[in-house]
Amino acid sequence: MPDRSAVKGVLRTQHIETPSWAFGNSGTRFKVFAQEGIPRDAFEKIDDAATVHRFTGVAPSVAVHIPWDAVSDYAELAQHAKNAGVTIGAVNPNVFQDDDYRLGSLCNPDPAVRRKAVGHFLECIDIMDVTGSRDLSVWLADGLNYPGQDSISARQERLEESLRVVYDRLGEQQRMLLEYKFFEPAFYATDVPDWGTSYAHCLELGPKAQVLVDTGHHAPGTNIEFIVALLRRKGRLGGFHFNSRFYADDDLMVGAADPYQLFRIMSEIVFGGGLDPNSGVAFMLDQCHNIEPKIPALIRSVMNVQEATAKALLVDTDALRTAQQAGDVLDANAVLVDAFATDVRPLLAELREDMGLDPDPIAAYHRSGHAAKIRAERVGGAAAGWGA
Ligand code: PSV
Ligand code: MN
Ligand code: MN
Repeated sequence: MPDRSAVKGVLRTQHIETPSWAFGNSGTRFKVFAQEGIPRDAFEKIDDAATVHRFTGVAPSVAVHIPWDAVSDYAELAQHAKNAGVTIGAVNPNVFQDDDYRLGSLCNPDPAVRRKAVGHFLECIDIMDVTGSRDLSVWLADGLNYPGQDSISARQERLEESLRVVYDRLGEQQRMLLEYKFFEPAFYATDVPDWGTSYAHCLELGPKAQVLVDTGHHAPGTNIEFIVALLRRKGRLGGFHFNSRFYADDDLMVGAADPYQLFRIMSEIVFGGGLDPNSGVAFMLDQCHNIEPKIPALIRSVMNVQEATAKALLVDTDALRTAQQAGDVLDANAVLVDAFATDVRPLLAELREDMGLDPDPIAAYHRSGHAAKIRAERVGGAAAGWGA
């Protein structure tokens, strides 16, 4: 059985990045429900990310989305983050909310639009230089609504050319994480719909291009842990956007819909050495909290990832290997199920106490009075960027 203190040691080093956009008001195309105490700008979003880190101890960075988090001075934003106890993580360019992008961004048939989109990516790399961010998270809304609307292969060629320009601008320590999504907003064909397309582009580009797996971006029944194991083996798993889905890109709290799936994903990460801080696997949340309060939802989400990770670390790999080699299907499966069925909450409470934190971060947050404080201080919070 894995050693308890070794498991705690690994859990201490796992970092889970929060997304700035999860702190803003969000909703569906039907309604954005405004909440009180919502951050009014990028600085206050960073403050909220720092609050999540203060209560969990394992969320020391926050991803930004440009231009949702645009500021006049990124050095100031980075310094603000540092003062608050966090760093700025992945930079997410936005090439999906401008009229020019009606027919796509990097794949658009119009070279002028492609140049504009590439220019935005390059600006984002300039921002990374200033903030010290390692990862450029690339998600494209590019695609087709109707067969025949454009040439699928010409669009792949444009994509390849555009990504090449962006890739070549990356610094030594910087990476491009290429996210895929099987549908939406395009309904017939998406230009980066799956891990295979992303992987093919990453291989073409070079080692600094890695695949980003957003858990919400798969068709029902997709075996995500298989994709994770494969990409990890090939050294191309750049990281995750964690969230939960019931139907489509629901962006619900990670681990809420299917904690067993999250455990299976984290098990493949553990088996593949992906928890090693040098593995390059980034654990990021990408969620929208439409009806629940943002900060407690993010604290809960961080805890859900930790719980799945703790269970994955508790898998008795010796017993698993023995059962696998003996061809004992039931025993092998039971080893995994036993780890999943373990209540890891006492272990995590102990870990938090070791780290000088409250063992129950949600209760501690509620007791802290922080929610009332931001409700009183902040009036007119910003929308997350979606459907506002
Ligand atoms: C798209 O659905 C996505 O998952 C991409 O990561 C975007 O950058 C993010 O959502 C924005 O919310
Ligand atoms: Mn995502
Ligand atoms: Mn998404």
